[in-house]
Amino acid sequence: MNIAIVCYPTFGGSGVLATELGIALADMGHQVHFVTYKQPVKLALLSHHVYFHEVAVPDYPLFRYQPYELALSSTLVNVVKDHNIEILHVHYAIPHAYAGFMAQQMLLEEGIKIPMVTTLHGTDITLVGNHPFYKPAVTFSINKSDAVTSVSESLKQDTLTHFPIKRPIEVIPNFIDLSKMDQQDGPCERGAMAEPHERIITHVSNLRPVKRLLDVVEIFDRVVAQCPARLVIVGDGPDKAPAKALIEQKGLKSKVQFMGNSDEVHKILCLTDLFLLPSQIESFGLAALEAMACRVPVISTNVGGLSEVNVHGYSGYLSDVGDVESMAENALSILMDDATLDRFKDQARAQAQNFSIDLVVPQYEALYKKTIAETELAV
Ligand code: GMT
Repeated sequence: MNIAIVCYPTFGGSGVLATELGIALADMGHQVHFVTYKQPVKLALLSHHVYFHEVAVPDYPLFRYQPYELALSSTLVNVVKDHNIEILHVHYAIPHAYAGFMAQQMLLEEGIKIPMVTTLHGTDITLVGNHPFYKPAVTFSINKSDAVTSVSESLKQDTLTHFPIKRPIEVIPNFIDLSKMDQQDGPCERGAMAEPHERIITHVSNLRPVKRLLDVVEIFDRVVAQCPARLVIVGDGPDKAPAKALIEQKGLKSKVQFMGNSDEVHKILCLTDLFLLPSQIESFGLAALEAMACRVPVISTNVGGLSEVNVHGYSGYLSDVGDVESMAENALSILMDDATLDRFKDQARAQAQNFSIDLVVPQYEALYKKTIAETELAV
């Protein structure tokens, strides 16, 4: 199949997932065309059957806001025509589903009927999409999609609760390539991050308020009082400064390392003992799945799709949002002795196997084929 994928090219989970999906589909022999404003961070263009088309939005003095949707839909029209694209797959509804629908309409004028699959990722529904500014356009573009998927059962229910959706929503969970996670250039260099007797605790996110980075610090503060440990924070975002201030105030500075945005998350996870994800909202928690794939148990909240990913008492533990006491207690119960930690590490990896790339990517492939066949029948 000739497939066009629209996504955010950044470190966010939806962009990472879309990129991994495109690479996997290309490995299966499909031609995959990424259409976005920058080469996706995890996309190596030297791989076979993968192409990148930049959406350029030239600046113009009249514009206060650059019309990205317009440029995206125009680029999509050209890519579809130039490369005989058979299906569009847009990740994150805003504004991709809307721009995709406009491209479909323009192509229809030229007699080209191209189906569109929209994948809902989370904040496009729960945080941003639900805002009255966007809601009518988000509802419209979901209803106009030829197929809609969500990354968890919880996100599907949230979508149906908050939006008048007339289309069926198929749950296709996020996935992980376990073999990629196993590829290391060498042994995990724990010594670079901690003393031999210290546990390594990691948090990876875009450090926005929804990730509750201050809770990460509060949990670590309680853990380190009873168990020698280091905290590694990967990512960048608005809560970095308040977290640094709290770390300073608690006298934890020498035990916490900020890594910024990193291309080597799996190398950091390789030497990690415990992952913290105390989010306010999380439709799935791809970061937790990545940790589990690297044999790292997860202490998380119980919101959204997290309970579909992290199994309480098995791959880690789940607590209510903001309950840092419970999260610290659970963390300590895993970290206090080697045998328990090893058991949780094995269980985390076993749970991650339920989201293996081999189980999930064929679901997207089957959905594309079905959607293309239905579109052809409708012509
Ligand atoms: O909001 C984010 O954390 C970024 C966002 C994205 O689109 O990159 O993440 C959402 O999609 C991820 C991939 O499907 C999910 O794993 C995250 O749980 C989800 N984030 C939220 O729901 C907050």
